[in-house]
Amino acid sequence: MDTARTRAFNASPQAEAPSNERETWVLLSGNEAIARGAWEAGVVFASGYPGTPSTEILETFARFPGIYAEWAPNEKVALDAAIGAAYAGRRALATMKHVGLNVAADAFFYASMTGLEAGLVIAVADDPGMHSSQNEQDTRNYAKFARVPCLDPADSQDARDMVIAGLDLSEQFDTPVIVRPTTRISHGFSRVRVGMREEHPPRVRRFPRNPSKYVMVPSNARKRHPVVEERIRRIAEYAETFPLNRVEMRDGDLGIITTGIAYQYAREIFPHASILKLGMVWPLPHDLIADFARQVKRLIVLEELDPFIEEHVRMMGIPVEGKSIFPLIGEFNPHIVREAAIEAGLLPETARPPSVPLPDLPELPGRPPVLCPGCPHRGVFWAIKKLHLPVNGDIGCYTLGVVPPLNAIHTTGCMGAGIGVAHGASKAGSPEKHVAVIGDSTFFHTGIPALINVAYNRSPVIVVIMDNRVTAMTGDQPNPGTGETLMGEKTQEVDIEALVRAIGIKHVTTVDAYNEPEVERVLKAYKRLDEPAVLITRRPCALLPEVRKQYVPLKVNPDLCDGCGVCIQTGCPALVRSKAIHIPSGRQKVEIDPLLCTGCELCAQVCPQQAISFRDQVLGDKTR
Ligand SMILES: Cc1ncc(C[n+]2csc(CCOP(=O)(O)OP(=O)(O)O)c2C)c(N)n1
Repeated sequence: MDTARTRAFNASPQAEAPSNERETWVLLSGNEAIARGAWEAGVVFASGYPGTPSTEILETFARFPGIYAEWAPNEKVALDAAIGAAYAGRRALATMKHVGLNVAADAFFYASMTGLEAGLVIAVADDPGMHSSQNEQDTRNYAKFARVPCLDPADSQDARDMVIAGLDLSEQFDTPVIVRPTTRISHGFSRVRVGMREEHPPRVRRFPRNPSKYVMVPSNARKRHPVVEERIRRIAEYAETFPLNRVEMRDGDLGIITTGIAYQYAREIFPHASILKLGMVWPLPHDLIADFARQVKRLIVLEELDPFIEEHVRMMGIPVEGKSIFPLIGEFNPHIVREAAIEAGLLPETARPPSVPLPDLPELPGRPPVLCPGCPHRGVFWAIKKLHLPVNGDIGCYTLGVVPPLNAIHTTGCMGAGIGVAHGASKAGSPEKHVAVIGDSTFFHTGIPALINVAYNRSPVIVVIMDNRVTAMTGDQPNPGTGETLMGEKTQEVDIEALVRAIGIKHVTTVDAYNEPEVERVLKAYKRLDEPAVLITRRPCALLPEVRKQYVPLKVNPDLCDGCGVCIQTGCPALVRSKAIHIPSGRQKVEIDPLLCTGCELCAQVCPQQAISFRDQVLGDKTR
C-alpha cells in the first residue's frame, strides 16, 4: 500500500558525498548505507522498482558517480536486467520491497540455478508491522526456498558492510545474494564507517557463451540442480566463520540467538545475556549454533516475523524457545520485547522502567489517511460511484478511494490485480458490469498483461487508468509515462492511449481528471456498452512542484451556501464546516481552508447551489 511517502527520507548529503579520505564516519539511513556499500564495492548497474521501505536505496545510488541506475516498470524486469549485467561480468544491484520479490520470483529462482559471472545483490526490504504493505511476509523463506544466502543487517553499518560482503560472497560461490533490511533498518539512521570505491573490472571479456550454465532447458537444469544443492552446503560451511556472524559471551544463564533489528532490542532489554548475532540468516551455521547452545542454560531466539531460526534450531535437536514468548505478528519494539520477557519469567517485574508522568496534553484528533486536497483521483471516484457498480481496485494513492466518505472500492489485493479480478468476475457471470481502477505506474507494472486478457478474451469491463503522470504513492518517482529517467534524462514517454488501442480496445477516451462532468458522461456511456472500454483520466499529481505553483484557493459564498454538505461528501480535507448556520435549514455552512485548497474545482462542480467560486472567478476577484 505504501502510504508512507518517501520524501521525508530524502538521501542525506553525506550518503552521496564520496570522500577523499580512505575512511570516514557519516550518519546514514540503512537504505543510504546499502547504496553506499554497493557504490564502494564497484557496482556499476542497478535497477529496481519503488516500494516502501526500499525506495531510497536506488534514489541514493543514482546520485553516485560512475554508475548507471534505473527504475524498471516492475521488479521482475529490474531483476532480469540486474542478472543480465551480472552475466556480462559487471557487479549489479536490484532493489525492491518484500512483495516485489513475489513479482520477481521467477527471475530470482532461475538466477539461483544459473549463478552469474559477477556479483549480484538483491536488496529486499521487509515491512514487519505492515506500515505500508498488504502483508508482512518474511523474505528469509524465499532465501531458503531458492537456496540463496540471505544477510540481515542490524544497523546502517551492517547494511553497508553486508552489501560489500554479499557481492564478494556472490562471486565466491556463484550465487545471487539477498540483503534484507526491515523498515526500522531501512529508515533508521546510525553512524557508518565508509570507505572509497573499489573499481572491479569486468570479470568476463565478452558475454558468456555457456549454454549448459545459462540456458535452463530441462536437460541443463537437471545438471545444475545438484550444483546448487552442493553450493548451499558449502556456503553453510562458510557461514561457520562468516565474520558478520558474531558471538558475544556474557552471562551463561541466558543465551539469545538474534538477527536484524531484534539484535538491538536484545542488547537493550537483556544487557547481561550472551548473544549469537547472526548476520547470515540463510544458510545457518550449525556448529556455531550448537556451540553457543552448549554454553548457556536457557536458549531463546529473538526474531521478528516467522520462527525461521527457531524452527531450524529445534530441528537440530536443541531445546529452544522463541515464538512461545515473543509475538509472531507485527513489528517488535523494546516495550513489546520487555513485556513478553517479563510475562515468560525471563525478567523480573522490576525490569519495567519507572513510568514517567506525562504532562497533561490535549488529545490529538485522529488523522486517518485521505486523498490529498486537489488529488485528481477524487473527482474520478465521485463519478464512478454514480454508476453503482462493483469496483475492483489496485495499489497506489487511489486505493484511498476505499475510505469514507467515498467508499468507492470493493477489492484490492496486490499491484495489477484489479483488472484481472474484474475480468474473472465478469466472465464468471457476475450480474453487474465491473469497473477496474488502476494508476499509471501500476498499469505499466502489471496492468498491461491483464488488459490484454480483457481485450483478447473480450470481457465488457470498464477500465479506468488514473494517470497522474507519476508514481505518487512512493514519493513521485518517474515511470514510463513520465518522460524522464531516474538519472534525470529526457526520454520517450509511453503513449498510454496508443498502447491501449494497439492491444485491441476499441473504446478509449482520455479526459481531464478535473473535469468531473465529462468523466461522468463517458462512464455512463461506457456502462451501456457490451465491450471492453478504457477511460484514461489524466491530470498531474497535485503535489508535483510545477503544480504547486498553480494553486488558486477557492472561496465559498456564504450567502449562497445552504450547508447541504454535498461538497463535504467528496472527502476533500480543505472543506470544513463553518460556525455560521444557514437559516432556515439549521445546517452549518461550509468554508474552504485557503492553506489546503489547491483550486481543483471539484467542490465547485458538485455544489448544487453554485456557492463555490471557480478559479477564474477567484482570479477575476483579485484583479478587480
Ligand atoms: C509488488 C509491489 N511493488 C511495489 C509496491 C509499492 N507501490 C505501491 S503502489 C505503487 C505505485 C503507485 O503508483 P500509481 O499506480 O501511478 O498510482 P499513484 O500512487 O500515483 O496514484 C507502488 C510502487 C507494491 N505495493 N507492490
